[in-house]
Amino acid sequence: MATQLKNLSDFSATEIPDAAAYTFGIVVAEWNAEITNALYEGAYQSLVKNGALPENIFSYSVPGSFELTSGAELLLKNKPNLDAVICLGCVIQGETRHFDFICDAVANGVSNVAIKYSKPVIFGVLTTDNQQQAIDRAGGKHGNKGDEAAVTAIKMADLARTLQ
Ligand code: DLZ
Repeated sequence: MATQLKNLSDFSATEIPDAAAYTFGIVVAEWNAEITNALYEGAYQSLVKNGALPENIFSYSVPGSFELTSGAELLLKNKPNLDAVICLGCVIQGETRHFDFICDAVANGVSNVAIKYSKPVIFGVLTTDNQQQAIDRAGGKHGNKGDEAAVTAIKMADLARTLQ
């Protein structure tokens, strides 16, 4: 259970709660599939390592990161028992302005879905200048941001349950 902070000194990086009681959705984009598959592996393994039951993890793919918003929306609409949804994608800067439009749309979209359903919807989207930066963050030298997204989902699911 999340702890209410009463004094400044109460704050410290919190432990990861046990995820056994929570149900998760994962939406993963197919664009840059080598990267997003690694993010997905990282997120899934992290949920299970922290106690989530495989039968309580519902994973779906969508074509690109732009579709993560509607994927998360469809999941929360059709599976109201989910405690949190993790959105995973990778947008790599190209020669056109596609990058900016997709990044803006998915960041705003994910926030809006979270607010609409009053549920944690986690932004696990890499927005990088090049492929190497993405590799570095999908199990490379900067860790796996899918793993971090899963830990965020567990902490937020726990907070939501505590405040119910
Ligand atoms: C079209 C497009 C481009 C150019 N780049 C990416 C990308 O780097 N990462 C990603 O996840 N998706 C990309 N897409 C696809 C869009 O997200 C979306 O699927 C299409 O615009 C259709 O709505």
